[in-house]
Amino acid sequence: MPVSESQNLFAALRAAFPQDLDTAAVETDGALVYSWRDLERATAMLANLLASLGIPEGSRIAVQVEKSVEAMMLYLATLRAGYVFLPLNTAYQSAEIEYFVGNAEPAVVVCSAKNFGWISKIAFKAGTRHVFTLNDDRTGSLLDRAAHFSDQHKAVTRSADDLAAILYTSGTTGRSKGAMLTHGNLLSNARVLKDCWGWKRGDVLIHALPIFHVHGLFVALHGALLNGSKMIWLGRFDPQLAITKMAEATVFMGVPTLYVRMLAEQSLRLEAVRHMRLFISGSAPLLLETFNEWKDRTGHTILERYGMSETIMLTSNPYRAEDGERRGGTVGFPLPGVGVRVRGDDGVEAKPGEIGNIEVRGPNVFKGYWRMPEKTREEFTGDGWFKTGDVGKIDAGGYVTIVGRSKDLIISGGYNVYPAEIEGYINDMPGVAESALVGVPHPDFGEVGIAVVIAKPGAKLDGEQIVAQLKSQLANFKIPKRCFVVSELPRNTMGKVQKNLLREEHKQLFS
Ligand code: MLC
Ligand code: AMP
Repeated sequence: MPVSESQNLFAALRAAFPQDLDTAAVETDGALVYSWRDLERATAMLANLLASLGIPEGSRIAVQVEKSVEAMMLYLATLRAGYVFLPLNTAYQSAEIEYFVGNAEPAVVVCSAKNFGWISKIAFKAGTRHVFTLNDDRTGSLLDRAAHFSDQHKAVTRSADDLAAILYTSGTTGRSKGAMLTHGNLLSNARVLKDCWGWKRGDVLIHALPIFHVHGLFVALHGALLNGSKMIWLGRFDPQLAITKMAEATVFMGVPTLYVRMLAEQSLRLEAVRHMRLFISGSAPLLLETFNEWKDRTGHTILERYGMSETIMLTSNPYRAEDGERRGGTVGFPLPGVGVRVRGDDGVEAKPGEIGNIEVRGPNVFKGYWRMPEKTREEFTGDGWFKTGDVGKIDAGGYVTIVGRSKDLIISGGYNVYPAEIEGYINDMPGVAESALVGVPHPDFGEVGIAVVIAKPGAKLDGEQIVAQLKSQLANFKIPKRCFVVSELPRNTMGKVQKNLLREEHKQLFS
């Protein structure tokens, strides 16, 4: 099959590069400018390096590095060479990395030089033969090695069904599951979003999110690349800098916390956003308060959309006024080609406005969980719809609203925290009889986890010590912001902990 017929996502993104490859593709907050030719050449060199390793088709390339343009190029090179990209949050610590690497068995692991000691040990133990380093200052063995390779590379032919990436998402019970996304999933979704959000010539994206989750890696990056649009690249989110850069940009994407933080800046005024075309929010619920305040301060109506790792984007508020208003508190309409339905626990489809479980299908829905056929089966209905674990409703006009989650999950600043995982760590501590982690409202992160713990008879526990111990074991965003030691947990008649009562009791904690 010639490359033009290939469904390789990289080839499709490459085809959208502007004619003049010497124009700027990425400008960083460190004043570096990368041209489209730089992206073309560097991804070729990296793809040639990967291909030279003699690793089998379908090999996973696991990457835990700080955000950098080179890290983005490594993602593109992995697609180009036909391998499977496995991004890992930089906050993950050794037990978390050990699990992901053990489960995914990557052929290549790329990490920051500062972590090489412990990560290479984990990788070699899991059978990985190649461990490279990549730092956010353009150094590391990966780039040193790639420098010896040709800057010409023909993208490997891939079919729509071939794997492009695995994204780990934690489960409500048991271990994390690797959601397998194909070239077809990613490309079809990117094309739909390009049209829905009216990407046009001259658009410039402020890329402010991490590149190890769906939002920053796929939605933002593919959006800009598929439109041949320049990106203003922020290594880490700085609200003041983001506002300053709006004078040169047109599109911004963020989780609600980013909007809350920008609203706290005096400089966020009408003049600051005059050049902007579109503000998009997602990954967590955008409070109506934030939506309204943003409109008052900037004159812009944030477009909220909804998605997840297993499905990429599912719904979006309308971009064009003729398609309807952008309604705060809702996540808009199903994207073209995406089926969204709401059903009760009894499987009966909900009437307009009735609350139930959200189920979805479409070309964007993932292929299944990596090496977990049982779990995959459990998460799909008999007639092939994916159970999102979100609870919501669709009104008579077709707007989807998320009202809660049937999965026990906390979304904190756009990161997912699974209570079962944290409770497991707390319960393993000496003297702990039982624990419960619940999410409570937080002005900055939207929601944060707090722990409520019961000691074993005779044991003395200290909440601060529990938190300190968790800090040495888990990614920082998973750490409960408070830990209370109590004598009993509220239970229902079946003996199940009533987390809703704990949430109610502590809901004012951070107000
Ligand atoms: C940081 N901290 C958090 C946190 N981020 N706590 C809870 N939740 C979070 N999200 C804590 C750290 O543990 C630390 O605590 C302190 O805050 C400072 O850490 P930091 O790393 O300096 O924080 P900061 O840089 O300010 O990060 C905040 C943030 C970041 C909002 C910029 O969390 C972020 O980039 N969030 C975006 C996540 C994202 O991209 N989600 C998309 C998922 S895709 P201490 O105690 O150690 O000081 C998805 C699908 C979809 O959901 O629909 O898009
Ligand atoms: P993840 O598994 O990290 O991809 O997170 C996906 C989850 O984020 C979804 O199942 C939703 O619960 C939540 N989510 C994403 N976008 C929104 C949104 N706009 N509003 C509410 N929840 C959202």
